[in-house]
Amino acid sequence: MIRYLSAGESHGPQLTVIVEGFPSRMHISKAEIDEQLRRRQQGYGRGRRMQIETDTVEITSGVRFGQTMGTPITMLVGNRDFKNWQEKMSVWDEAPDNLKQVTRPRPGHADLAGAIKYDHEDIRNVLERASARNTATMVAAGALARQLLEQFGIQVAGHVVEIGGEQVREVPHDLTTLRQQAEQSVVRVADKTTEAAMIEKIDEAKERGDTVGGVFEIVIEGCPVGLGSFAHPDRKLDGRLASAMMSIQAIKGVEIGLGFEAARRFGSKVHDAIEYNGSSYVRPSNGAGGLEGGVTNGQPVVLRVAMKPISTLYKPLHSVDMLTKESELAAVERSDYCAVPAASVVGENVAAWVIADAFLEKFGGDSMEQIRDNFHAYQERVAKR
Ligand code: EPS
Repeated sequence: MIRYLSAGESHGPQLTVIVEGFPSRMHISKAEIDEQLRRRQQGYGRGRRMQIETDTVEITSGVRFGQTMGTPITMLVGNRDFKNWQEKMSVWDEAPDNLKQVTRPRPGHADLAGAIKYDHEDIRNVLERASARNTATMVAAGALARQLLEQFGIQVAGHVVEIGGEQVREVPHDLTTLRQQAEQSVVRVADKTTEAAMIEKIDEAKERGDTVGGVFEIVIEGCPVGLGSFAHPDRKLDGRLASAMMSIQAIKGVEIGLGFEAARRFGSKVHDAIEYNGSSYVRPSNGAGGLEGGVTNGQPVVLRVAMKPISTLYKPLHSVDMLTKESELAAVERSDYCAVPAASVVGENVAAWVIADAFLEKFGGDSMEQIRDNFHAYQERVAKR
């Protein structure tokens, strides 16, 4: 239904996103896209690069007088750091004589497999695109999706629930409060009592020349019943959400609802009973995380996503120089110590993209008016069930 293509190296001139399939006559707020990009840049544990960049989008196609035209939307995000990399990342000139190639792959990064796969001597040709800098394009695309969803009352929130083994104890159930509290925290945690311990873990990682990972949770409220489908594996919304989350840099696991905990309990302690309140079906619990059979059931969609520690270590692990085959320490690139808070913002926007895709699949029309008609007609049918 909707698709996007992104391009750009971490230290190249810019990142580019082309989004295709959005309806016409949708009001677009550049300020809201920029706000998502700004949020992604925050978080305790980031490295010095974020002091160089101030990400904003320039929209160069698909939007006229603040409204979509139904044509491909191009968004550009510049890399301010490019001015320091012009020679090393030049598109046309010869490689400078003093170019230092990266030849010692970092364990955990795409370096080794990427260099072998693409026959590169200089690992920079791999790491520039494998870099989490590209998550800015995921956020830009997702921020458009989010604006579409908000017009239909669908809200997305994300918050950090664990860093380096330090877990939140209690978080608010109300989405607005959850959001506000996470927004106020430098580690995007909605439980103030665990913030200090998480910060301490990040400080410890920094002192040791190490890195630390964690877990974030995404909650999507207001999804109508029936997004996704049980009818064919590739239409299952849980699979599509998990696939999109696993495609974010450094993500190693995704749980939906109770997730792995469901495997430890009896069925009666996992599934959510069905009740009727006189006008609609209600569920006293949400172990399913809003998805049954790959279809939204009207409950909040809840995902938990695990991020590994970033693979660039200032105190590097052993590696091998790919030119000499000698045992060496892995290369050190400037990097972050912990990017879990930033990843939670990426996760929100990536989830918004997947939900918007499923939403347009169900209610799709070429213009916003057509989508609204389809959505309201469906709501009337649902009310009769
Ligand atoms: C990254 C390394 C660091 C991070 C970068 C991801 O970049 P640099 O090497 O320029 O210091 O800051 O993240 C971003 C640039 C960003 O926008 O999130 C990596 O190797 O993945």
